[in-house]
Amino acid sequence: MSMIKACLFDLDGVVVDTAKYHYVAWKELANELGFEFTEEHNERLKGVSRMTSLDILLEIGGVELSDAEKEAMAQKKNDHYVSLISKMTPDEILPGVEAFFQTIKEAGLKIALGSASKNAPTILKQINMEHYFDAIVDGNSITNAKPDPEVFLRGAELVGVDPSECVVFEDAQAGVEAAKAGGMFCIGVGEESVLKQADFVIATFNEMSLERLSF
Ligand code: B16
Ligand code: MG
Repeated sequence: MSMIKACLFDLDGVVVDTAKYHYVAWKELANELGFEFTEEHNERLKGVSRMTSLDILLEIGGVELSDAEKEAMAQKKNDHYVSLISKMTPDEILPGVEAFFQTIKEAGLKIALGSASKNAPTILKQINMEHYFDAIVDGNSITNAKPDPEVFLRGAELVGVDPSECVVFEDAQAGVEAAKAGGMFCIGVGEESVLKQADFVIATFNEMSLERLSF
């Protein structure tokens, strides 16, 4: 019998692939600043907060900016990014995700979001998945970024479930670390070679079932 009473989901890379839109927007900014930004570079931004992402990008380009200029650049990138995600549709929900949400909902498990993104509400609205969530914790409501466990601990608290009875789904190494630091089970979504600290790793939610939540 599973002890799991709540599932906490990261957003980008788990429920949808918004990394491709972040990439387009960051790349345009880099090009304006006069340097190239590749998909390989973009990997370093996954799961990382907006301002830390900008710092990494500027380090790649060897560009130094004042705090005010950085604010302006982050705003510009975000305006572009928001225009891109505002066109998202439910077709972009990753394989097997919605079926798994229905399964756990029917089984009476609580569902929470634990994302670094300040745009999480817009994305959930676009893909029409807000109604599944009992709690939403995102970049607007946390002070400590992953790998700090705050985002997941807050989610567990909001749904009234002990961390030891929660499972976190994460695609980024920092997110897996956050889940483990919070004393939760963690299922990695992606590659085993990258998500070494996860309890186990799935490639897609087509591999998930209620049975696999029995630890
Ligand atoms: P925003 P997640 C993260 O989402 C993304 O993976 C990361 O690339 C992004 O920089 C971060 O959100 C902040 O996003 O600029 O929209 O606030 O994986 O934690 O769901
Ligand atoms: Mg992610």
